[in-house]
Amino acid sequence: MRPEASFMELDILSLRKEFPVLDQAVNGHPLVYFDNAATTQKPKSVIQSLVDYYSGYNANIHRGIHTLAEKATRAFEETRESARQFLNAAEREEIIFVRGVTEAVNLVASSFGKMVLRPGDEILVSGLEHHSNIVPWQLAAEALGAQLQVIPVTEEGELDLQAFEQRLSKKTRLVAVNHASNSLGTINPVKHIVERAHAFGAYVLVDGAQAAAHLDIDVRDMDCDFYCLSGHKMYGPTGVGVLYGKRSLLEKMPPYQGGGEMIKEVTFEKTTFNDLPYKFEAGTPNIADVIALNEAIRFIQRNGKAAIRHHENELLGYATTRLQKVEGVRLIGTAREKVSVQSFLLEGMHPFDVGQLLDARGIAVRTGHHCTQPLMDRFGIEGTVRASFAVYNTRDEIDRMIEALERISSLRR
Ligand code: C6P
Repeated sequence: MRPEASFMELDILSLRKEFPVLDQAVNGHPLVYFDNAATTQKPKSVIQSLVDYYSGYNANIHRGIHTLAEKATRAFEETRESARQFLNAAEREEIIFVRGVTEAVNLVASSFGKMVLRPGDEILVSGLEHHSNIVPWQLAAEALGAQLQVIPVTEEGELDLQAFEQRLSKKTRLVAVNHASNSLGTINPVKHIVERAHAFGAYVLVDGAQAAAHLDIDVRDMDCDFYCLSGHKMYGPTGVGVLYGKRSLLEKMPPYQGGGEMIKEVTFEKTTFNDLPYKFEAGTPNIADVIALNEAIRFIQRNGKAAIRHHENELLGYATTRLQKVEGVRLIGTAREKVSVQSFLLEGMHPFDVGQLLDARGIAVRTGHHCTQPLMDRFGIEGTVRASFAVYNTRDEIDRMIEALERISSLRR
């Protein structure tokens, strides 16, 4: 485990200046962006990195020997090393670039699934999962004759760990859980989950989509078999993400996609596959966005996860306390350990209407099921209003949301 970093409080007002998109009016009001769990805004350094690549050294990588190709290859591979450090993976060969968490889970479900799943095996997912950590497993289960089992969720929005224990058996081949829930913010005890799953001989994939921008991640300490993240939820571009996998497993897994880059030699009779990580990176990758992801990692590291988390925790605590006092508000998701996400309902109003009325005042939240329909079913609701905070958000912005919600609440019959 890496030591808890000491930190300086961040100067949020000057940090906000790094995000050009924040400086605008929406529907006649200064923008309040509280949809960070869907995607965060991007700092200038990330945007500039895309401009620099396309205007300075756009070239395909790993192929050319010319100067631009070498420069692009170097920058691309530097992100791999940064991502390795970010996750504390042991080796750069364990870092696979993908489009995002969705592709990462599909890759593992398809390739690793084929390798380990046998009829009668069980895949254990949690009731807190995003559809992208459910559906690929359902597809794999259906194709390979395995069964899906579910870890139930408590009223507070935590995983029921006793039930988890009861569902583990020698049939459990794989456990797939998120590090943090996108709908409720719950932080899951992933290290404990990995330890218990391994005790039964099961492998574990952790979906880190909602953790990467907020929590320290140490895949070696966690001992998970796979970990995935999406760049766009951690101040980076869309269309790029990382799959970490233990080398010993990745080496044995069959390729996910065939094409250029992932091969050593091709004849019509037989193809031999490239070494890690390229075996899983068929075709020309998303070069520009991988390079820009490095700037997103640098942004997080420059500010420090400890300082980011401290600020976001303050915002979450403040928002929760104030929300509870708005007449008609019901909080959904009150776990003890959370990232900066708060879902709620306003009694008698559809979440969509609340979202639209907030938008009319320049406040961006997400409404709906957040791609977690089974979780919404668990609470007997169709969806929620979700406010999710990032490092650039402020108490003043929360005050504006509360003021708007009080006004909306007073409109109810
Ligand atoms: N959640 C949200 O508003 P992609 O789309 O592949 O980058 O990430 C999918 C995904 C997987 N797991 C979790 C926990 C997620 O939160 C997400 C994306 C967004 O909550 C868009 S639905």
